[in-house]
Amino acid sequence: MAKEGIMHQMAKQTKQAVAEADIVVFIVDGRQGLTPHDKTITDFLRKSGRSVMLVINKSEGMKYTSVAADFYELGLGDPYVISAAHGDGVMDLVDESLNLAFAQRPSDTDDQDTHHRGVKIAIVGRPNVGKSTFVNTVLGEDRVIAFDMPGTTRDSIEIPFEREGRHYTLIDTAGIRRRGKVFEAIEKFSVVKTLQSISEANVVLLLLDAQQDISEQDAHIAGFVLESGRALVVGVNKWDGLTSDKRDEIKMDLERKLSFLSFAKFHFISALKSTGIGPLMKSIDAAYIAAMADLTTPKLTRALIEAVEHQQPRRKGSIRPKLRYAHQGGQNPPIVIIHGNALDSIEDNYKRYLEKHFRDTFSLTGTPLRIEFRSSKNPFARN
Ligand SMILES: Nc1nc2c(ncn2[C@@H]2O[C@H](COP(=O)(O)OP(=O)(O)OP(=O)(O)O)[C@@H](O)[C@H]2O)c(=O)[nH]1
Ligand SMILES: [Mg+2]
Repeated sequence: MAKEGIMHQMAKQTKQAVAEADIVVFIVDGRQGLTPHDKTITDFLRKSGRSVMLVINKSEGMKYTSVAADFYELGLGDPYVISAAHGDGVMDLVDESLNLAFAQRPSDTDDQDTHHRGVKIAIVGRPNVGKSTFVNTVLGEDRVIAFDMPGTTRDSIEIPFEREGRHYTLIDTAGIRRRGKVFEAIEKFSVVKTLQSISEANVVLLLLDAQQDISEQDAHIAGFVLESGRALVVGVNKWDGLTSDKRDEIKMDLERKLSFLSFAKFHFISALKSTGIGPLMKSIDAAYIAAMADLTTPKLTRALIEAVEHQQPRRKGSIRPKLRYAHQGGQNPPIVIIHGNALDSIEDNYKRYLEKHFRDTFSLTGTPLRIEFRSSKNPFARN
């Protein structure tokens, strides 16, 4: 087995997956027949003490007895014969493996809950910025593959964990490349999975690479996050080994290129050297709390009245919009719904003014905030 490099890392991950599994589905190639490699893997699986289901794939159009005969030698019992490409036998296999897994578990009552508990954090960014390294550093073990090659992570992986008594689920995702460059089907799949992870998360951690230029692509990904409405923390990674001039330059660059993320906290970290992680996790907690804030109608209305007293919306012709009261329409992101009359004539900069006022009043750092207007249907309101 390879001693270093990505093959070695993959083998390590496989061993770990086996160690953590309830059932191992061991797939062999029915066209190729039994190979020495299959025997080596069987020895390894036997030592692991896991329940193993032997599955012979690529067996479309073949007789059970003739395909299976070869593999009895492995001593893993009756093999399941399937064709993954054609779908033959696959659903039965899944059912069977689940039955076996549940039969083995004495109590799995709140397993589902445990799995979904806590703050869901999606770690996103360009390929190779250090997302998987970050996950491993936070967990304190090599749980996912980190490697100096863009495109190492191909699919989102969710890992529940606990830190200082709090529950989280970290979601390592595939790096997102420039849109025009996503040609291969597998890359499209990866991007779709990453976008899905963003929408399922509570907080997104956007990682940037301080040892590369802040690019359009970073801004593009940030745009996705903003659209999704999820809370956001930015980690400027690979902060190790940079001169102070270079650091100043990057900070200026960030202000110029990512000014639209001013609602979020920025942290300068090294996932590799494990610096800056604690404060960043605190900002994630804070962003989550802000995103889930309960804003009562009296408090929101008071803040609204304050804002209007300080600065009125502009008239449009003879009409002046009238803002009456506000209530909360949602969380993660917080949505403030403002009721009144002629609210469609409110200008964008007044909307931004209101947003800032609510943000300051309720300390909503780290989360987007949405404001919606509902005008009363009263036909006399405009007179
Ligand atoms: N100097 C330095 N290198 C880092 C740091 N974090 C990660 N790296 C290196 O960057 C390379 C890529 O790391 P990964 O964690 O695999 O990056 P990724 O974002 O998961 O990449 P994809 O899965 O391809 O999207 C590896 O060689 C890491 O060792 C850091 O803080 N400092
Ligand atoms: Mg990765």
